[in-house]
Formats: sequence, C-alpha cells, structure tokens
Amino acid sequence: MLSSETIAAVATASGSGGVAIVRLSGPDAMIIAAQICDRKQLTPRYAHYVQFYKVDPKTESASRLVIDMGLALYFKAPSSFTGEDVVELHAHGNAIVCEQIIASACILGARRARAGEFSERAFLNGKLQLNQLEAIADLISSNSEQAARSAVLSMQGVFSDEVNALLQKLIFVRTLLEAALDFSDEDIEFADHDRIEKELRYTLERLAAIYKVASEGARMQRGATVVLMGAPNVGKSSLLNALCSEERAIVTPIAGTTRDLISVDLNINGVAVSLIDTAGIRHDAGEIEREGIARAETACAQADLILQVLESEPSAAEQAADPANIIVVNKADLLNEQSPRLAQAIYVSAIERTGLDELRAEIAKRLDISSDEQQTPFAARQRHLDALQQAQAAIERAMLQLGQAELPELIAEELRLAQQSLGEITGEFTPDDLLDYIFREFCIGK
Ligand SMILES: Nc1nc2c(ncn2[C@@H]2O[C@H](COP(=O)(O)OP(=O)(O)OP(=O)(O)O)[C@@H](O)[C@H]2O)c(=O)[nH]1
Ligand SMILES: [Mg+2]
Repeated sequence: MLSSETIAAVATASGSGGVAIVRLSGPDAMIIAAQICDRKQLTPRYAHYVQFYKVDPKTESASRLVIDMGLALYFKAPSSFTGEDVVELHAHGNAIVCEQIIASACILGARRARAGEFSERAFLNGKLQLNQLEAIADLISSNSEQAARSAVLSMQGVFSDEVNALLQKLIFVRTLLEAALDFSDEDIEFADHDRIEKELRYTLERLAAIYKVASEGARMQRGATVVLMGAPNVGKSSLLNALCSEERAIVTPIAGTTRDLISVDLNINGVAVSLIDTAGIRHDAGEIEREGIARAETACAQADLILQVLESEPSAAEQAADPANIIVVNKADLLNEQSPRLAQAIYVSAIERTGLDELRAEIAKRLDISSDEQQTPFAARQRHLDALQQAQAAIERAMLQLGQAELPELIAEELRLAQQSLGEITGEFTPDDLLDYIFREFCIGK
C-alpha cells in the first residue's frame, strides 16, 4: 500500500511560535529533506542540527540562501507515524519560513499534502485503525480533561480491542454455522444450537455494555448539555451569570424576563458543559413567552442533566421533583435558621455566590462516569454508535431466526452483516467514500 508520492505539510498549528514542524512522508522524504539541509543523508532517529537552504527552482538544487536553522529528524519506514519514510524539519514557528521549506520540497519532487493525508496513509499502511485516528483528531479538539482522557484511551486502542474481540466472537459463531451447513441437511445439531445461542447472547451483552460506554464517550467529546429549568423569577439567569462569572443573561425583578435560550460553554471541574438558561415555565404566559417556554421544554427533553431551580421556600409540588434532576434552591440568602430545608437540594445564592462550589461538584459527579474505574469511557463518535446499533439489530435478528429453527444460511448472513457493521468502526469494511469524508474532516498536516 506504500504510496509513490512524497507529501509535505506543516504539522504544527498556524501562527507564530517557538517551533514549527514541516513533515515529509513518502519514498523520497529523506532524500528531499537531506538536500534542503545540504547533507548527503540523514541518520534515522538522530536529531541533526542543520541549516535549511532555499532550493533554486532553475537548478533544482539547494542555493546558499539560508531559510532558517533547526533540527531534522528522520523516521525510517515502517517505524513512523505513516509507516513510510518520514522526516520532520523543526524550524522556527513562522509561516513564511515554513512556506519556503515546503516550496523547496515541492521543487525537489514532493507535493503538498491534502487534509488528513498523513492519517490516511497511517491507516492504509495498517499503523492505526480508523477509530484510533479519529481519536487523535478528538484529542486535538478536546476541551476538557475528561474528553482528553477518553480520547487517549481510544487512541491507545481500548475501543478497537473491544470491537475486535466481538468480531472474533462473530467469526467463531459463523464457523459453527458453516460446520452445521457442511455436515447436516437438517436443522442445526442440537448441541451446536445451544452453543450458538449462548455465544450470541454473550455477544449481545458485550455489545450493550460497549454501547453504553461508547455513548458516554461520545457525549464527553461533544460536551454535556445542562439546562436551568424552573418557574419565572427564581433566579435561573442570575445563576447562569454566577456560574460563568459574566453578565451573559439579562436579570430583572420582572417575571418572564428570559425568552430565548442562552447557552454558555463552561468547564465544570474538568467536564465540558454547555449550560443553557431558559424561559421560566408558567401557565398564564403571553405569546412570546409561550414560545420561550416551548423552547425551554425542548431543551429540557434533550438535556443530559437538568438543574431544577426553586425559590427559597419551595411548594409541596416543587419538592416532589424528579430525582434525575439536581434540585437547586436559590436565594438562600433570604433564608433564616428556622426555615425548613429540603434534604436532597443544594442551597445556593446567585447574588452572594454561595453554594456554587457544591453545585459544580454535584454537576461534575452526575456527569462523570469516569470515576467508575472499570468503565472509564473511551472516546467515540456518532458513526460508531450507529454501527454498534446496526450490529446489535443484526444479531438480534439472528437470535430470532435461531429460535425459529431457520436455515443456518440465513443466520450466517445476519452475522455477516453484524460483522460488517463492527468492521466499519475500525475501518476494516469502510467504504471509500466514507473514508474520504472522515479524512477530509481532518486538517492539513495531520
Ligand atoms: N435575594 C436574592 N435574589 C436573587 C438571587 N438570585 C436572583 N435574585 C433576584 O431574583 C430576580 C429574578 O432573577 P432572574 O435571574 O432574572 O430570574 P429568572 O429565573 O431568570 O427569571 P425569568 O427569566 O423571568 O424566568 C432578580 O431581581 C434577581 O436579582 C439570590 O440569590 N438572592
Ligand atoms: Mg431569566
């Protein structure tokens, strides 16, 4: 699968910085880089301290014009990120310097890399599976410690290992079915029937467990949605402002101030959260407010977590709140020693900024399943979740057919479909257009 073309791109973020890295990958990477550095060749895994020379387009060789000074690092195939010969040229972090190095490499026969082309080559050369490469992209764009941690797990192959184990299981069951096909004109032999059923049931259980962890991981990548819900004037907007330390939402003593949804991105104790303020919910609202309330209800339906905000002395109906929500009693500053208190609520004062740390800790606790050591979530994407669901549906159909003593061929076909869906996660069975789509999403130089 090794490509005949050598590609070049800046691997570091654009802008000024101490160091920028120009990366070359392909069969001529070393020879091109060596010419730019005016060396005969480069030693693998040795940091050469060099001058980068501008290549003259007329003579197609290095001129005496020094572009910059830096390091040249050569990774010989197959021990490199892409599995090909790779050279990293570490220059100073300046776009003009990098552009001159890349232009010089192009004169010597390299071409500019397309978005995601280094990763694509790593995948095609079997260095990493597709979801591991997606995890690298997820790590680069993580906006919380939790999201970064889960991306590292996927990058290390925790998710692929789980998927590969399931694939092995499916292949094994298919061999049992093949045996039944070869040796019997009748139904599947009874002993095999039980064995197949047991294996498929186990596979479904594993699949459900993996789905749960993967969907947590997917949520971590996109950040959790937390919605402030409650009656008008309880202080939802004040609480949003207090939590983000900014006057983002309008606060007035008039009930029905907020109509639109207001969203702020926060990092709450290492968890990425979109906190959404909503219109206070009440029955006798005017037209605009009614629309605001409808939006509030939709936001609540889609939320990962709801903060149910109550006033200092909640009514009996309010006290019977949904235990899945966090009950927040605001305006605690108006309470006195004798005021009755709700056992399961968190008392805060948006104005005096008290109780906020306790509230943050509770939000992080409810959203964080990584405290469960056995089930630390690995990063996943929606397409992985879809594939897991398709595999599950196919195995369920196979189970049903097995129960109805259908032909082994039909059951085997369902398992083949399940295998194909799981293979899409790691890239084993991914159609070319999907691969294109995935890699084009990556940035240049990656
Ligand atoms: N004493 C006290 N007053 C507060 C506190 N938080 C908010 N308020 C007051 O309560 C009133 C309503 O506050 P908002 O934040 O606008 O309430 P809301 O829930 O967003 O109201 P709507 O947008 O109308 O649904 C304002 O006058 C705030 O100053 C608090 O912790 N203590
Ligand atoms: Mg408000």
